Amino acid sequence: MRIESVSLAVVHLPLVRPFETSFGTMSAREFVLIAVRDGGVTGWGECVADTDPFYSSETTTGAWHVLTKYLVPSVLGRPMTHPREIARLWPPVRGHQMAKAALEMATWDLYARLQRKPLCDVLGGERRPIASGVSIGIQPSPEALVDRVASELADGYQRVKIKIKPGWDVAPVRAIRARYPDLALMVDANAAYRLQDGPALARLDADKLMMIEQPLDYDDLVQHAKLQASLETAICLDESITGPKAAADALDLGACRIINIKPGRMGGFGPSLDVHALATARSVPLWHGGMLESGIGRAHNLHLSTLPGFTLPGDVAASRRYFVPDLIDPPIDVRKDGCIDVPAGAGIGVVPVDARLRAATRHSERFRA
Ligand code: OSB
Ligand code: MG
Repeated sequence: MRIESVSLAVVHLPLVRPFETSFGTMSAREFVLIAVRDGGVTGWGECVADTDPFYSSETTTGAWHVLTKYLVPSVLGRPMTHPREIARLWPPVRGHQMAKAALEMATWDLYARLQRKPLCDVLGGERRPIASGVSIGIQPSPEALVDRVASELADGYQRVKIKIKPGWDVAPVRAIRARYPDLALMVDANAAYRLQDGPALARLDADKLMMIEQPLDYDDLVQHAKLQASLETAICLDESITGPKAAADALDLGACRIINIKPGRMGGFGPSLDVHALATARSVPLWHGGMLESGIGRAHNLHLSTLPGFTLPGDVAASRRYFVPDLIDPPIDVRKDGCIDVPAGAGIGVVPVDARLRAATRHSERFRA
């Protein structure tokens, strides 16, 4: 395999509805889409960095800079036998996992397509329906939230995650529990609490949540360990798990009992496979997170979710919850049983619709070996 050209585009897609978290409200996604080519074959990748550096320090503009100045030139024209080798070609760029992941994951798609195999095969997974959950943003009232939960459950989803922040935690959880006592329910704070909020979070122990996701700051591993020791509810880390080293540290410290894998946050599929191996060896449950991806990133996520360590429902839901139309056609849909079928065919199994991609593109550039 030899990457002969790389095309980058900044793509703008409005969200079907705004998504509010403890760090702000998103009403559109503007991301870098990557196409890598070898001969007549194209691999696709989607960068999960957002326009604002709120979920993580990375941004769309920053990813464009790092990709065009450092990462793309380092891989163009370099022979490779496997996408795992791409990490060895990177110049010494610290961080920028999302920029690295987008190019790395496009290369995995290209590799799988060149082998005429589905991506899940080359990742070491086995095609199976993927159990799907939804992530529901902060709502204007507990009543509005319960209505949203009802409509998501009518679509079949197997678990519900709600976003929380100080002042929007116990009341919305109790409102859902009053109507759905047995629902598989969890909360995600996106780092909105401090260790001294422990007693407030311990009130949620009564609500039998599957987990509390990322209650404290991204670099608070030691504080998470202290908090976990004081809670019955399992802590799941998202923002903190920037790669295999952070995952090993978090597990050694007892900072979490569950890990959310997002390949974009960790630098791609290579580091994700390493975290998957580490977590399964230690019997730590995993699930696949989401970053409001278009159908391209969503398809990548579904293929990775086929690995055996992903034992809990993921944040990988139907396209129509995010974008209508999606960049891909047909869009990704959820079955009545709350599972999603992994797209068939070589690589990720989907490609952008030309006209939609052109209409959504704000800026693009092509680089050749
Ligand atoms: O914390 O998991 C998160 C979306 C954007 C940034 C961070 C997160 C999320 C979600 C939505 O929770 C997951 C999805 O539906 O794609
Ligand atoms: Mg999260």
